[in-house]
Amino acid sequence: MLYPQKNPNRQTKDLSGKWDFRIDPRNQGLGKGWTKGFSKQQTLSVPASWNEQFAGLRDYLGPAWYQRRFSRHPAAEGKRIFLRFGSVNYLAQVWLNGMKLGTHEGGHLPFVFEITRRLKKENLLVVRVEGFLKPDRVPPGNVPAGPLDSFNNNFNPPASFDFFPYCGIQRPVFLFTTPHESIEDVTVTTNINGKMGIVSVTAQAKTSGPASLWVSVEGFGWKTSIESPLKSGKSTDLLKVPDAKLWAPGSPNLYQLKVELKRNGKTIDQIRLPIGIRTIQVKGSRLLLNGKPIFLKGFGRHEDYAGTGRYLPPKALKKDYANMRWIGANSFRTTHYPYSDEDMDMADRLGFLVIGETPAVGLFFKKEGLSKRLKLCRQFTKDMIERDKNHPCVVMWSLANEPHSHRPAAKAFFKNLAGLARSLDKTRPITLVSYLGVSEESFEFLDAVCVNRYYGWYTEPGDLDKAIPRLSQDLDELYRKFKKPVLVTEFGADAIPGSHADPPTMFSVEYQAEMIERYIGVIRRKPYVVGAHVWNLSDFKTAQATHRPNGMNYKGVFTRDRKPKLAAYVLRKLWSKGKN
Ligand code: GCB
Repeated sequence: MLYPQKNPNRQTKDLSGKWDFRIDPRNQGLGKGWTKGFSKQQTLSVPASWNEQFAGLRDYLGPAWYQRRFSRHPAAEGKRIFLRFGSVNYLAQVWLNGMKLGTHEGGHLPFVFEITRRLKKENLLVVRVEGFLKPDRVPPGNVPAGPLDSFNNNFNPPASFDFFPYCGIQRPVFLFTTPHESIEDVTVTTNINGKMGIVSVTAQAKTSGPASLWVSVEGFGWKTSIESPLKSGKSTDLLKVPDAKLWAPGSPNLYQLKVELKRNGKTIDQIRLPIGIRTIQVKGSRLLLNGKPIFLKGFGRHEDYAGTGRYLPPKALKKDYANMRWIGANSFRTTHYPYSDEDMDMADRLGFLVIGETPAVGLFFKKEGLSKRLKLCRQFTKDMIERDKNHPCVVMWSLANEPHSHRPAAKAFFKNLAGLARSLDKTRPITLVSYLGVSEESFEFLDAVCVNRYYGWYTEPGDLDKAIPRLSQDLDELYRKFKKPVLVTEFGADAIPGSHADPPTMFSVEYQAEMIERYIGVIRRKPYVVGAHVWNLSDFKTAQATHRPNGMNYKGVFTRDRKPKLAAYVLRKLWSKGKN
C-alpha cells in the first residue's frame, strides 16, 4: 500500500478541514437514509477525535455521522482515483453519492477505496463511525474482569487498555490519483557488504502491455540506475551503492529511490521514496544495527493531545521529536497501535529507531470471540507491515502489548502471528511485549524478550529499596531462561505536575525521577539488556478509574502540554553524551 504522493504522474488532495457531523444515539441514520446526506448538528475538525472537540461527547462512542462535499478536480481526468483514510476508530462505513464503498474494521491503519467510476462533478462523501468496546474487537473492551483475561481496572468507558478509547476520523483523508497503468507496490530491503550498500527493490505494476521498470538510487553525490523488463507484473533489482552512507540514529542518511514505469522511453508512472541503507539483526544477546551493538533508549508514547484527541497535529508531533532529541533518546515503540504515516516519516528523517506495534493490546484467550480476534490481529499485522516495511526507522515488529497469555491458546495464537510476520518481512526481528515475563512461552520462538516492569509502583508501592533488587533478579531470570536480548519496554511512575515530596512519595515528581534513575542504574549493569523505554514520553488521557486521577495517566516525563518534569532533566543527564 503506497502512500499517496504528488509527482508528475500522480496527484493528491487532502480533505482535512471542517466536516458536517451528527451523533446518532438512537441508531436511526441507516433507516432514515443519512447515507445519502443528512442535516448537520455541528461542524467538526477532521482529522481529530470527536470526544475532545465537544464536552458533551467525551464518553460518546457512537454511532456518529460525518459528511463532506468535494468537486472533481480537472487533474483527475483520465486517471484512476482513490480515497484513503489514514485511520478511523473503530468501525467505518463509507458512502459516496449515496452508494456504499465499503466497511473497515480497526482503528489505526489506513484503508483505501477506488472511486474512479463513482466520481461525479460534485460529490458527497458520508462516513458512519462507531467505536463501541467489545470483547471480540481488537483492542478488546467490556471484557469481564478475571485473573486469566483482564486486569480488574474498572475503567469508564470499559476499555481493556489504559488509554482513552477516542473515536472518529483521526488521521488525514486523501484523494489521490494513479495512472491506469501503474506501479502498485514497492518493497525495499537493504544490506551491507564491506563499504558497499546493497539495495534490493521489488516493484509490482499493472500494465496492459509490455513495459519496463527503471529503478534509481541517488544521494550524497552518487547516482545509479537499472532498467529491467516486467515479468508477470513484477521485477526485482539489486543496486550497489559504493561507500554507502549508512542510516543510523545521529546520522539518518537518506537516499532518494525512484521507480519509474516506462514504455518506449516514456514514463507512465513513478514513485519516489526516501530510503535508508541499514541492517538490523539479533545475534546472541545483542541487537546489531549495521553490524554494531545498539542500545535503544527512549519511550513508549501515545498519539494524544488536548483538543484533537488521538490526532497529533504537526506542531505536537514536532514537539514530541524535539523533546526526545533534547533528552537524548534514540528510539520509541508505537505503543499501542501503529502511529501515523507522518510520524514514521519524521522518525526516518530524524534518525529514531522504532518498534512498530500492532493495535493488539489487552488480548485475552478465552474461546469466545478468539477466532475473530485472531483474524483481526492477522489483518492488522499484515496491514502494518505492508504500510511501514520501507521505513528504515522500523527495526522490530511487536505483535502485541501485555496479552493475558495464561490460557494455553495464547502460544498457538502468537505462533500463527509470528509466522505471518516472518513470511511478510524476513529482515526484522519480531517480538511481543509482556507483563508475564518468564511465563510468556511465546518468547521461545520470538527474537527478543520485551517486558514491562512496575516494581516500586504496582508492586512494592513506594518502596524502591525493595523494588530495585526485584527488578535486577527478574531480569537475570529472564535472560537465564530465554538467552535472548531483553528490552525493558516500560517502566515509570505517575507524577502529578507540580506535586513535590521529601522524602520522595508516590505521585510526586521526585519519586518518578528517583525510580527512573534507579531502574537505569540496574539496566546498565546487565549486558544482555539492549533497550530501556520509559513509560511515557508525555502525560496522556485515559478512561476514568480510581487509580487514574483526572482521567489521566501521569507517567509522562513531560506534561500533556509537553513541558518537562524533574525526571526529564534527570534522563537528559543520564542519556547525554551517547550513554545508555
Ligand atoms: C502497562 C501498559 C500501559 C499502561 C501502563 C500503566 O503495562 O502497557 O498501557 O499505561 O502499564 O501506566 O499502568
